[in-house]
Amino acid sequence: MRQLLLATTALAFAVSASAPAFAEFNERNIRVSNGINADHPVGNGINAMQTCLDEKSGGKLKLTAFWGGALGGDLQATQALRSGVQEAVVTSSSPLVGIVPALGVFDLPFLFANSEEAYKVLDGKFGDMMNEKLDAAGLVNLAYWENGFRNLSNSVRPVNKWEDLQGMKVRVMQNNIFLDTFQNLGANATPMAFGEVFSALETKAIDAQENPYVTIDTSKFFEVQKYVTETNHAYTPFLFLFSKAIFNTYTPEEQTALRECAIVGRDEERKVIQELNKKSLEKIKAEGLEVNALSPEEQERIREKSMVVYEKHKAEIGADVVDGILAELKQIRGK
Ligand code: TK8
Repeated sequence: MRQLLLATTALAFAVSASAPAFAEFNERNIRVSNGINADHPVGNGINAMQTCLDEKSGGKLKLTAFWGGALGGDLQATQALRSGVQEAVVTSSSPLVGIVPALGVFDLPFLFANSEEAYKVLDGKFGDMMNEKLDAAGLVNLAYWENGFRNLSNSVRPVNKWEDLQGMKVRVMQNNIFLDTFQNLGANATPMAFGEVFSALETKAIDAQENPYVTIDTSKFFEVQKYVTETNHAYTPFLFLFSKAIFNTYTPEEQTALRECAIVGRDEERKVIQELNKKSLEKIKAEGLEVNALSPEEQERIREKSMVVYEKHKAEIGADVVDGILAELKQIRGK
């Protein structure tokens, strides 16, 4: 009898100690908008992030993803975060330079040589410094996800040297550094929101655009383009931004879970991108597009010609920011 009583008391204690379950967590519906489509690796990242959040919050923190710009483009969605009417967005940093000019550092042509060095810079002190600037603008960057190295596609002719860009109507992001980079190479560059690109290519309002292979694949640009040139002219990060106004109303446990799980999602997204990049390139070729890589000499010519863009935009980005990233890259490269 005594044994039974003890066991019952222990059980009752165990139940009361763990109840109410996940008390530090509230039911939250977190809307995450995306310009890209659900089959982009960001989709894998969001699924991994959700699994992590389910474990930490007992299913209370729920992400609802919106794709293909359904909640508005990068800039529009980011402004909705700043005014506290939307929770989250996965956006390129490039269209946000009007909000945080220092972000323009990532748009400088040929800045990163490979993804490993991009990860080191973004996931380290430099990335943290940029996060503070975003925070001051009402945006909590949970983690740097990957958009990736950008390549040029067009419907006019193969591009083997920068002179082939002469007069080509190239869509660029809403970003002056990209605009100048392409104008400096002789292209007729036009800033445009991502959501308008497919139809502008289809109607030939523009000839060309530049994005990573996975985007040319998942946003179906291959249907309206003929040539692809591997230029790797820029590596643009994705930011997983949260509305600071909304984040501040969350419990510390909820905030920690979101930060930790955004990193779990980031790692999955980067892994899937690396795999899909190769498959996307194969698919683009199989769809009949002509793909070429720039020769190392031509790559070097374009890089040298593009260096004026660094000088032109240094003051507006912040000389300390530009010098800071170049010094960090030098250290990473060991030379
Ligand atoms: C998606 C965009 C896109 C970007 C662009 O919303 O605009 O070209 O590379 O992927 O962020």
